Amino acid sequence: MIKNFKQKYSIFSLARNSLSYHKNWNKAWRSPHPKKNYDIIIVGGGGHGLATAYYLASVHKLNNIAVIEKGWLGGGNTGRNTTIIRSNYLWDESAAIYEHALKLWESLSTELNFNVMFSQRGVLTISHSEHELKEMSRRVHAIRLNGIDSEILSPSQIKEFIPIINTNQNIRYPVMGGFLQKRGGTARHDAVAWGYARAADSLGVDIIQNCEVQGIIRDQNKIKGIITSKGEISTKKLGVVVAGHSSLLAEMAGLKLPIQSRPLQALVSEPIKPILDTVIMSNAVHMYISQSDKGEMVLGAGVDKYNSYAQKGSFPVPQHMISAAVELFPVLSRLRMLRHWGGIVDTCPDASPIISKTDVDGLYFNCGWGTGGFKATPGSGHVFADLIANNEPNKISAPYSINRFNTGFLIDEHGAAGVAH
Ligand code: FAD
Ligand code: PYC
Repeated sequence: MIKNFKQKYSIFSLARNSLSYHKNWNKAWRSPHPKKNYDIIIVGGGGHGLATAYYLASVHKLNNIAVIEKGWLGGGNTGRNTTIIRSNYLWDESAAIYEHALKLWESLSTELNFNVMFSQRGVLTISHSEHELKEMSRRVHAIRLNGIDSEILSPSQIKEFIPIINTNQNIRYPVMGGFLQKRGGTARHDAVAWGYARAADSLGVDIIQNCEVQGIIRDQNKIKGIITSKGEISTKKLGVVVAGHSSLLAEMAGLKLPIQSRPLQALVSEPIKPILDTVIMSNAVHMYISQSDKGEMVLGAGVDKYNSYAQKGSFPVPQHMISAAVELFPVLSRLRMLRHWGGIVDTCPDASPIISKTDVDGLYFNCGWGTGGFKATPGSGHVFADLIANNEPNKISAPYSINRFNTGFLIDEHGAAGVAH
């Protein structure tokens, strides 16, 4: 009865709102003016920052939290990435965090009551040389020892799985095998930002867009607050999650991070009928491809090899990637590309992230996810919230302390990054 009433009500509400041009449509989140003080401020309204705020409120029951975003939600790398999700990394520390994230992805739409369109369509990484294949099989054993699904496919199994791939061995990049994580896949990136934003807002988090952090105020060795384009705000705990801009924010606090910022490019084609129901990555040629639910082919390339804060890259990078893609998938040869863009990725020397306290009391950084942080969004937010709430890392985040660059306990994931750094 109630269900019927609700259904009826929502049908009428849809009609009413469409006729009034959505004038009275409920906003998914509020747009409050910043208060003078918050217990916790998160800088960065990408997926990681919004997830952090959500878990601070939902898991740790904390309130008086703000997320400060200089542009619009998801306008950074969250809305610019190619949405590949997987947990098939080499080292135990990586397996722990990426698998933690993957498990959270598996129930995220229910948790947020928002369809993030998580699709476990599988991620296949292909090899083009004997050496790569051997390295892959070592990797698959390590991944499986961590209880994560992974399997090697032969060229004929790959052809059966992906009929449009060219497995002719006389081409420049012959397909010699590959490894598949069936539980990997994709999600709708904007929906992830929106879902976390709506859920965080409903728990009282203030989400403040178009508000740039321009300075960080310290009192000796303690955080006091921030200077923003909307005025000064005080806080004792500041979590910085700004992806491509981490070094700039660190500089505002008088810190230096071991990070390089480089452009990473991607392209999307006109929509076509379904031809590809999995994700394919080639680390050797820096080409990866999937098909969105709208039908667009989503393609990405390797990083541009220079540092830059421009959200665009150079032409030779996608040109090289497209020539490999057309050789591997001849069916794409007459496909028209619709959009092309770049994001800035912050990369650490070991291609693993930093989730850490700093030498300044109350200042925390979550950064350095490089080309691969989208997949980690729920897990990253979850453990970063834990770190901020308890002022101590948990078992999963502890290895990602910034201190590892002093102790030498690096987590070298260049081989798993999927994209050359
Ligand atoms: P962002 O979404 O960038 O959020 C940071 C926010 O901080 C931004 O919105 C920015 O505006 C804000 N900000 C910056 N400075 C300030 C300031 N001074 N004041 C206030 N706000 C500020 N990862 C994968 O796992 N799979 C992929 O397939 C994949 N593909 C990628 C493809 C491309 C082309 C790119 C660029 C990246 C890709 N990544 C991928 C990486 C992934 O996008 C990022 O690691 C991840 O999205 C980072 O999320 P975030 O929330 O930390 O950053
Ligand atoms: O991390 O899997 C990844 C990835 C693929 C493309 C860009 N990043």
